[in-house]
Amino acid sequence: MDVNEIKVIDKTVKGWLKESRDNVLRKIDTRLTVNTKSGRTDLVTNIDKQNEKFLVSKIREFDPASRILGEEGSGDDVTTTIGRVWIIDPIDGTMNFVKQRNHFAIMLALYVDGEGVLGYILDVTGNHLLSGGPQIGVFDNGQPLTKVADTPLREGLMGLSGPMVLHNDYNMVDIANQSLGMRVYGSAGIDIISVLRGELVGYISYLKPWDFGAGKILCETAGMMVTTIDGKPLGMLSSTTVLLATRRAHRDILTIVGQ
Ligand code: 2AM
Ligand code: CA
Ligand code: CA
Ligand code: CA
Repeated sequence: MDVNEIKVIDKTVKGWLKESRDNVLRKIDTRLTVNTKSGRTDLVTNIDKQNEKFLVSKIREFDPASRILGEEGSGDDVTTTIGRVWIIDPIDGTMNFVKQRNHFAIMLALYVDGEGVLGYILDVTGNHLLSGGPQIGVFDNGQPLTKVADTPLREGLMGLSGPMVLHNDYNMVDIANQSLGMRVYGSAGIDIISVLRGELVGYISYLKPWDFGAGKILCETAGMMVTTIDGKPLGMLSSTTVLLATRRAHRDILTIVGQ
């Protein structure tokens, strides 16, 4: 795909996200319909479903030949990475959305033949959009992202998954102790925005493709490392524990994990 084509797609997607944000904000103070999925902490609301349907309809109209991988099931049954695949997380941080009406994100990514082309993470209430990809660079509300310093673990804050710390998975307690402090934000999107802006040196969580699809593109483009917790490449269609960090913090963490 050439750069001009990517720029046209980028402009179009930004329009969808603006509309999508307006739709969510319009309903933010309404009574939500909340259902559980795999357990009491795994939630979905009517807004998650509506927003996914909205984004699916925009993609279908704009790019009917593509396939869509959406968390709430309005997309397609995507089993291969061939061709254009759009990945949607309509509300990332649904628990935050339900309990705080704050600290949640809308995420969208475009992959072509398994390669990341464009990624978007929108902090809805903060009105912060991180966007871009390898051909155009990363933008923070439309401005080129400031280059993030290659900070080691011991000089930075580390974003972690609450349940993984509680179970001390992969020596998570040692990782937290060697950093300047851990933060548990409860939204992969909000954590990844913080890494991109240099507020966290890294983030670790067990994630699904819609949780890391956009973040992988943006962080790699910004010069950061995105791998499994064992330091291996991420598969675009599988769930895994993701380690996303500056180069130095990534190396520090793999040593603690024992890789
Ligand atoms: P979600 O809100 O889109 O489900 C913290 O919960 C982070 O982990 C959120 O980004 C959340 O995304 C993600 N997550 C992935 N799987 C989850 C699960 N089974 N239960 C709760 N959160 C999950
Ligand atoms: Ca979910
Ligand atoms: Ca998510
Ligand atoms: Ca979600």
